[in-house]
Amino acid sequence: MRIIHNPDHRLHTAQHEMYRGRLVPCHETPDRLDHVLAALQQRPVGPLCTPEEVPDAALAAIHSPAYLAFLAGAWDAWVALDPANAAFDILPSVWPGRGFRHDVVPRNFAAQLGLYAFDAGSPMVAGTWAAVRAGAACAVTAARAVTGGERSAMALTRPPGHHAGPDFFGGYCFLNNAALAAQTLRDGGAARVAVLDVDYHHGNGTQTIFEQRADVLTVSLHGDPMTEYPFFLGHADERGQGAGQGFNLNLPLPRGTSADTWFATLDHALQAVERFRPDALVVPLGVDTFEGDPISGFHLRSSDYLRLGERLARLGLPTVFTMEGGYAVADVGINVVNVLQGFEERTP
Ligand code: OKP
Ligand code: ZN
Repeated sequence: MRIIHNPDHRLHTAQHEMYRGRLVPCHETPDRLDHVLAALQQRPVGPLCTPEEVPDAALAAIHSPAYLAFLAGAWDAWVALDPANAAFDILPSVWPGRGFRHDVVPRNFAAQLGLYAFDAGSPMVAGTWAAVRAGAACAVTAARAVTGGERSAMALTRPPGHHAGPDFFGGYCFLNNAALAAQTLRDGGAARVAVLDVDYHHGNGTQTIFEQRADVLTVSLHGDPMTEYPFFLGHADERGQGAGQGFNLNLPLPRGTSADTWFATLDHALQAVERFRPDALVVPLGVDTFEGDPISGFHLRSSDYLRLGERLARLGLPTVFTMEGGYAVADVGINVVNVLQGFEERTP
């Protein structure tokens, strides 16, 4: 398996996220990726590469031009609001709730932030745009490798991507790496692409990006949004819209779900993928389903990730993994590399 890692991920190092009325240290930290790289040194599952140059235009296949321009200019606009802002992370504090207009982009940057953000837990810093652009390049490079004949590749990057939509950020995500990989596979000749999201949290951004399309099946296995983040999408009755009707599948599970129940539900997800007869697979891989994860509520153990990799490999599809969540930092490397090793061991 080819591993494309993001050499610029550390440029996105933020201080705080807003949580229950206070600013708390970020869960999504650079050492998450360092632990995966360290685990890969112990157990190399394939060549480690850096991303190819990807033009900003490639991002426009998934994200709106106005949103991309907003992200690119965010830091300068933040500091232009007040030079003292340079010492603080960018976080929104006002949103256009129900009754407000979403079709006018205010000139005020604090207002623009609220228009494009859906939470106050996803800080941006001076290096965020450079880091997430390089992360997107990892996703596109990984998908190109698979289009070029590699059986599998992983975009090993942070911050994650699956909560980011066509024109919104949140859940630590700014550019949707899994969607960029899926689109790159489509452009490379795969007529049908399945996305199987195994992160603890519903992949709302990916669902929204593809919900009107029949050429990309989105399947997500996640904590029930009635109690779990991102709360406002991810229910079982969301089956896709218009031409995409029937091409989204959500499998919500209660907080506290055991590994046995999780794997039984994964079997349903795998069957849905097989029925779709895709030409390629994208797996947004979060290991926040781990029993020790500080912000999640499933009970997978480290050995279960070997099993997960085996199950995914059994589909026999060209596969791109993207790195998503996992916040039990010291175990993130073991758990991610277990998935990749399980996948490799099942690959003929
Ligand atoms: C991103 B990914 C915890 C609040 C939860 C958002 C979680 C985003 C998860 N104090 N904040 O899907 O792993
Ligand atoms: Zn997650």
